[in-house]
Amino acid sequence: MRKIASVHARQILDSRGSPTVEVDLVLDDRRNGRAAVPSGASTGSREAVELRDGDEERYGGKGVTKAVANVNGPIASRLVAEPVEDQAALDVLLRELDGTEDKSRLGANAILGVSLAFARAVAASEREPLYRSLGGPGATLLPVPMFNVLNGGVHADNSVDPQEFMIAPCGAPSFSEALRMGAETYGALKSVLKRRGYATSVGDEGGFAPNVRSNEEAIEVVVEAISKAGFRAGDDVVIALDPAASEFFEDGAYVFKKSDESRRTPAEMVAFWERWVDRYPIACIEDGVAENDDAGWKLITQRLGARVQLVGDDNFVTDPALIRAAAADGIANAALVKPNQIGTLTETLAAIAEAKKAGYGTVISHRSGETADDFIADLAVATSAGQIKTGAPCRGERLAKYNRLLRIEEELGSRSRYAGRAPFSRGPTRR
Ligand code: 2PG
Ligand code: MG
Repeated sequence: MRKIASVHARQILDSRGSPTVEVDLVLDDRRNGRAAVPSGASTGSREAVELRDGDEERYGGKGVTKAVANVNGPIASRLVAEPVEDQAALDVLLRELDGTEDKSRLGANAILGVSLAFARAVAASEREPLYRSLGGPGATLLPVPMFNVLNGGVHADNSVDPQEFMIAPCGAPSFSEALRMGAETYGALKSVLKRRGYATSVGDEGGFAPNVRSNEEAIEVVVEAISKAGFRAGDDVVIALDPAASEFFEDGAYVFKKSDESRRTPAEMVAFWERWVDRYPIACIEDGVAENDDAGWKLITQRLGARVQLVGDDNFVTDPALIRAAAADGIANAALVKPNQIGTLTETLAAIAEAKKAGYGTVISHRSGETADDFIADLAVATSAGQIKTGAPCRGERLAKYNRLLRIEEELGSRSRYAGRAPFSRGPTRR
């Protein structure tokens, strides 16, 4: 049994300067845990509800003082009153206290902050690092990082439609070497862009946000940067895309509004990605079609599922039931995992377990609005997820996670393993 001595939330700011919830939770042995909640821009429609104040006079309506008050009021009074068995019991209690399916009464941001702060306090109480407290002694697998080196979509004010162009150094011998390869490729990309006369300012996730002439040019500069940095594209380093297609799906058609206004039917959209997979060293596509385009999802899985990892984000929203149903339907072959999409740690772990049961890959993910909180780094190791995406090797809130993984790798020493090519071993991506 764990007794909670106090729970206190406050409003802090995230990497976009928008308010978010931070929670401090203290156990009665005085061990404490702190957690801050991230926030998405390209959100799935079935995500748990982030409670915002809606007061246009303050932070343009984005304040979270109501969510903070829900932690400091009803949640705190309930939690200090009664001991809880463990994380699962705490999360059940939080869900019951909220009473809604989508956590809209107390706010998923309020609930998740408490859920994660409790996990940290328990780890402190056990005097274990978080990844081991959550994952046990077998938690030794370091994930392949997917660095979002070129930002588009709703994460950047540029001419690029696909939201994320990521590089995954799966051929590295270790996480720290993967980080070096990612950073060197990122540096090479900067010089490629400069030479072509483009700006090297960055988007929400730290990737460059150039006004390139076409979406093709965006992927071409990334491929060029990989070889310029001295790595073999498709072997040492593979490309992962998150087009976030729900953002440009309108009335049954995919419209590249930011570049050339071109329109595609779902079948044409799938054919478009297939051509890119034929032409470029792409090993992974997330949300290549929209969350509510079930037929498109089935088609892309049939056409590309044997060759590349297909990750469900907006359509899965880290919901174990949605992942189970999709697996039964032959949709995707991997799941993105964002704790704030579902709202508790227990349900996040259940989503990961559900994906693994279906033989799906798992990618632990940040949100485009982040804080310096590095919980997801430990979560990736705790669950042997094998993959993490948390932005470019740039911007403090992104590096917080990558640097935490460096420390975990160092701490594990010779026991640490690197996930390497295994997550991308679906088919020939070598060029
Ligand atoms: C995504 C995420 C994170 P957002 O679509 O995968 O990269 O973006 O947090 O804006 O939903
Ligand atoms: Mg996504």
